[in-house]
Amino acid sequence: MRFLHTADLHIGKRVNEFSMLEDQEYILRRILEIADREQVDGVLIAGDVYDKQIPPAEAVRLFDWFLTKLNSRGLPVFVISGNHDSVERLSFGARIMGESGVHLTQSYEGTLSPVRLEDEYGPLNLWLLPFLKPAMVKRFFPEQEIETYQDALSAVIGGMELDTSQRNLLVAHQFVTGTVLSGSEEAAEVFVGGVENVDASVFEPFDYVALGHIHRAQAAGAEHIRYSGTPLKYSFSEIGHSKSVTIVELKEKGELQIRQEPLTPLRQMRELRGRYEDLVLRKNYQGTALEDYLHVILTDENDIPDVIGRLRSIYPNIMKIDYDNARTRASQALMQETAEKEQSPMELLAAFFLQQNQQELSGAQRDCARELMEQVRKGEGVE
Ligand SMILES: [Mn+2]
Repeated sequence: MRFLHTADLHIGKRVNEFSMLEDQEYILRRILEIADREQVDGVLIAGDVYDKQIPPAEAVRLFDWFLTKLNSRGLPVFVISGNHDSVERLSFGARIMGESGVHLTQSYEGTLSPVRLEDEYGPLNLWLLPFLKPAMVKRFFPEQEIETYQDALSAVIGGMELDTSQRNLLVAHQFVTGTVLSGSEEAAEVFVGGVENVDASVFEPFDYVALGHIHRAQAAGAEHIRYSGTPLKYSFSEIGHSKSVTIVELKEKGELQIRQEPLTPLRQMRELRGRYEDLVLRKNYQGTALEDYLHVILTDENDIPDVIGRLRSIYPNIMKIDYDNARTRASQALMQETAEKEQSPMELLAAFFLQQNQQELSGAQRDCARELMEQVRKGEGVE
């Protein structure tokens, strides 16, 4: 059985104030073409369908269109919620739609049952796991200690009635330890959080795990545990990525074929670097992809008035402008120096206080702060 695996559509997302809706519709059309060409038996969407819990109307309309297109081809779709989605809203009508082959995850209520599929190699159990946090899982496992994401996932997967003599495919939206972050804002959040990690070993019993959450396509700990990545670039930190969907074929138990099919967007996201007078020279820009989403880095020494307005008359989709010159390099060096200088909590507080109040901490304030810090350090409660 052959599946197309994608994730993190983030429909309705705005990037640097630009709506991505037209780009998203374009890329969903490319995905439909790939589904047709590859003659897949189903489509897996591993969470973050929308960018927001309450998505804008036009985002809902676009996803409705996509589901309808897949359904009209007789293609079953398997959709789970990500951390950006509201599982309740996404699963509206799930039981009714499931009968038409649109399988939407529902919020976790202590048990899971798979969608049972069948091909010439026998049964294939397809499990849909909504994005899970420890707090969503805890009450169903009163005997177990569930503090971390790892605990939560282990409990939930441990509680599934898996027949490992059959083929099992899981769709999930979690952060697996050891994956390469994209550097996008979302990934940065994940990184700072740290506690969200789950070890790939919890997914061991499955023949394939279709993951969402990390925007860069990659295997996570084992070849059969994979992130498809986003179909589009959503941050300048992703300009080096190439985007794709993953095609996975499960034959006999243990026999797996995985491939990535590249996706080309309507507009690329790229950096453009140079002096203003060169960037506005017709012979330099003529015939280039002027509609691309650009991060322009100007190397001029002096600021150019209304530069974004002037450049946008040639490059309409400039998202961001920065200068790289002697001045910006000097201020960057200074910032780095400050960041590198190690400061004590008292020094940090004094600097913050000065910044907020335009006056230095008094002796009495210092004493009070010192005492509080000492209490905190000793682990005494502060009231
Ligand atoms: Mn996510």
